[in-house]
Amino acid sequence: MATHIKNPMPDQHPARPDTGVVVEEARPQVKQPPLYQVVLLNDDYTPMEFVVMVLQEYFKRDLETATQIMLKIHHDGRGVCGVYSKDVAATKVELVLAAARRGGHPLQCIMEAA
Ligand code: TYC
Repeated sequence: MATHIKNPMPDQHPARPDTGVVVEEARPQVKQPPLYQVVLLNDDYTPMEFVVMVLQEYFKRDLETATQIMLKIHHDGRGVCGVYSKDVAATKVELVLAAARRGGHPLQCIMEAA
């Protein structure tokens, strides 16, 4: 009976003859989105209390951490407030600058690739 004849190429579908072409699964082309650090710069006029408030309000730091970061900026000239996606970092810079200008302070806030 024909059903007893062994298929010599069991992996080959009868409707898809072997072309010799090997198809490999593409590796997923995914990358982590780039991160940006938001940096505050020192100046001689912005009150320390205002900088601590900014770090608490916009960067969700507790009072002790905010004070440490503020003092670091005061001594070193700059300090990282937090690391975020591009959009979030840009929004924080805008909000901090708007708050500083409303308060009449020259505080500078920038973002840079982390
Ligand atoms: N240097 C300021 C002062 O002595 C305090 C200050 C800290 C200002 C951090 C800006 O990003 C800053 N009043």
